[in-house]
Amino acid sequence: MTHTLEQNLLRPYGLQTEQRHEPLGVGEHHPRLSWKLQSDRRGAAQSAYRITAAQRVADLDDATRLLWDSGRRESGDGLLVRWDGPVLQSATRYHWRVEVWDETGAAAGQAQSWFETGLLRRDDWTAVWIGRDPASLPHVDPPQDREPEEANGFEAPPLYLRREFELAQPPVRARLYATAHGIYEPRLNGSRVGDAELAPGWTEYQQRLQYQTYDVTSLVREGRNALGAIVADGWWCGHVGFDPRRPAQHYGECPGFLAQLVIDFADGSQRVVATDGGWAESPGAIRSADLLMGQHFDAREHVAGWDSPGGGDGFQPVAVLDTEPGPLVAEPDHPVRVTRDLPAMQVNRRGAGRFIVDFGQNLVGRVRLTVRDAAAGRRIVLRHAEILTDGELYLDNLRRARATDVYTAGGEQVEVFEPQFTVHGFRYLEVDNYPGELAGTDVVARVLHSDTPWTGHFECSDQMVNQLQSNIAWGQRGNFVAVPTDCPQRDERLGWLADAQIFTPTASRNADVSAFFARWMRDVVDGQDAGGAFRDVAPVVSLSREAAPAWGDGAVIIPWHLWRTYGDRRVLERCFDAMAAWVAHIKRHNPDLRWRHRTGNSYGDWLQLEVTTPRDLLSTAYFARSTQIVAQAAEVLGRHEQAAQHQALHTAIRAAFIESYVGDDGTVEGGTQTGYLLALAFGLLPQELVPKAVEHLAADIEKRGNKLTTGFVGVALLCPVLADHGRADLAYALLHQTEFPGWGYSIRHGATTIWERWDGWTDHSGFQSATMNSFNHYSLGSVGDWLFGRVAGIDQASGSVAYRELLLRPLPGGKLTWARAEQETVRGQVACGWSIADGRITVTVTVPPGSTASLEIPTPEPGSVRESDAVAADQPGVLGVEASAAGAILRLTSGRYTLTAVAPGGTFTD
Ligand code: RAM
Repeated sequence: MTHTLEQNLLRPYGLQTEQRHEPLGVGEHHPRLSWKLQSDRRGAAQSAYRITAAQRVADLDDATRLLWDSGRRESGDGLLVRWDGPVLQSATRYHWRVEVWDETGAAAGQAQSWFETGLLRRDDWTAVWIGRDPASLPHVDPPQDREPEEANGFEAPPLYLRREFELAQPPVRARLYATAHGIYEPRLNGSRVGDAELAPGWTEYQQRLQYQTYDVTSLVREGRNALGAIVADGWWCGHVGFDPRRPAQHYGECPGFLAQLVIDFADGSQRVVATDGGWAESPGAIRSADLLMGQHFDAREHVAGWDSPGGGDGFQPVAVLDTEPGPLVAEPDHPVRVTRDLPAMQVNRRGAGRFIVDFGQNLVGRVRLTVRDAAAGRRIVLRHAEILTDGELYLDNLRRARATDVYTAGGEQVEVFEPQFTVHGFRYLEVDNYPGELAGTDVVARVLHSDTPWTGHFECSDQMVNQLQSNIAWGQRGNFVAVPTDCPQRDERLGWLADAQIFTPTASRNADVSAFFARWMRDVVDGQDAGGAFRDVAPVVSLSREAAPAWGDGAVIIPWHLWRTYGDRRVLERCFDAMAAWVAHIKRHNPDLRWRHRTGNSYGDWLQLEVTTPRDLLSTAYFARSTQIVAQAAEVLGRHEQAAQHQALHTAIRAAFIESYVGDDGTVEGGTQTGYLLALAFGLLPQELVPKAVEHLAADIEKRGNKLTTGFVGVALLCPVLADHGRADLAYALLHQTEFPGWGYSIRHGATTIWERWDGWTDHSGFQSATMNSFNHYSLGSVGDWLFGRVAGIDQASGSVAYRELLLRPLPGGKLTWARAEQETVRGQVACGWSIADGRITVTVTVPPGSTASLEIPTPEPGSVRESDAVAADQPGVLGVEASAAGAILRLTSGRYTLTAVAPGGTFTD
């Protein structure tokens, strides 16, 4: 292998501030700086770094003008280094550079980046809330049989807001800081500002309302300008969740807007245009908009130029709302964005002017429709569904969500409709009353979700498994919309804690969800009551009871996972007291350490099949797990006393678990797969009973013909536990199962996303009850972590943080002849893949600089491991090769390796 000097050099890349690339509007006073490393040289590692920062790029080269110089710091990591420079100013851009030294102590590469602060201090805000006076609103009882756009019983269309201002000179810099009660689209001089969707997102609004920061320098100009916004109900006062009451109960009655445009000029002067009584409002062409119900645009009402200078006919003075600016915080994670468009795969005519469009993929977003030659006033109705029955939309599972958009044509030759204040879960679209023939090119599905950077890729030789990975990824896209939700099509879309904790390990393979979950954890913690109980969902709506076992525990499990995956210590610090209070709450009400009281809605192993896992067994297992994590987290944070207390509590809960639920023969009460999985995965069995319990578990699966019975809670543990206890054969049998129930069954029936229920639709009984039947749900997709972690083989050692010590364990098996995964971790690229051909296994791995790896190559002949025909042990970067029961274990430093060995026998079952 020959490499250029450049490739061999250790180089930082992928610089981030607060877990985002070059963020505008950072709200932290001590933001954390991160970088990844790359090099083609084996054994490359960082031994030290230096960060310098300045307000101008040029000043980074001038030592006398530096704002901050960390000096050379001996460290192998580039993970979340805290800003220790001077106190940060508001609305200021800071450039920073990192230089690194390699493992020999030689100066290596450098890279630079920037971040910009938001409005860091309360008195930076001069804007006041504006909107519509709630007293002026007509109050109507929710009607039963109205047209969709009137059906929310609150006939106030979205607010159109505007204000003009004059600038005597061109700006050198302009920033818009804005937020809403509701969801908003900012407008400036006739253009949309930014690309965020559904801003400001959904948080526990009474505690924290996020503002967004936009760079609008290129939109503001010398002379007259017009700033505007459209504000719709969104989560603030629209329909949220399954609560049938009119939404005002959740947050507020009316939408409102708060914004501040800050313009800097070359002469150093500044102009601020903020929301105040000088603004004007009017209803506009959007007659109604609701996240669940849909949006109606009446093009006849559209006033061209309303958001440009000189526009604004019919606008009235706005109401200044008597509202405190509220708990404003800078948006800390990636906004929702449209990330891709899907063309129509098929358009079927179903009658005069009526068409059904198939996009070929169950997705979340909206449609853009082009309409030609429609007479003014023609109402074109768009309805959305996940499934077709007899060629028509299956709408029953949407419950109260109407998911209906209406376009009333304005009479132009060509008109384009795209609703921006609603979101639907669908694969199929019905277009009714369309003029003429609907061409496939005139309709496109726009996919939107929280734009967490995609970091993972998994692929293998079996198309069904690849489809499974695709379904998991689409489930993640569709359900990560401002918060992690469950059912994007029906009237629910809540941030359920158990779903999230079960899926976080998979989610963090596919994407960088560090900022997304750290932000949502604040909502989770905000939802905790004084007694320490969380709620089942965050933000808290619709569900007031204390959280159930495995649901509330999400608040303990997720921060721990974020620490392990991303090295985010701050999220642990911020959540720790809440985590400990949750455990204390359970203990207080269950002094005998079996969690039987205060179990809220106690969902058990939700949506399990045919069996019932005893609820107190499941609860007590989770009590043990949460307590163990609190002990570990306390240790990480240096709270040794709390660590010891929780360790002792964990030991006692474990003993109680064994006494109450474990038989001397290794049986676990109830005898369900999930019961065994919890006991095995959470380490709750006496060591000598582990093999017996594995036998009981395996026997249950086998007696059912290699079928599972697990629900949300058990499913994530199924394949990992089997594989880790010598039954990879069974794990693969379940993975490949195409009979009911299993992942393959839904795929055989055309699923393009993960279903909420194994029996969402079956040959034998058709649709499950429409009262709860989502076809786009990520919980049962939690097997994705295992695809990356074992099938391809990317994992980390148990004590490792942020992939410092990799555990690479490819697991050939089932029908597979090859599999591979790549992951962009916080340290850099990690990859692991294997293939078997001609009696040899080939394993390719990438270990990022600074990491080491223990690579297990499954081979019956550990001595047969070679790299390019040379004995592996003699190769650079290979620290050692040992024989083990699993085959050969190689200790590797960073680098890319391709190794071969004699293949394990008996792999092929097909
Ligand atoms: C349903 C959904 C959700 C789950 C709750 C208990 O509403 O399936 O994901 O967490 O039930």
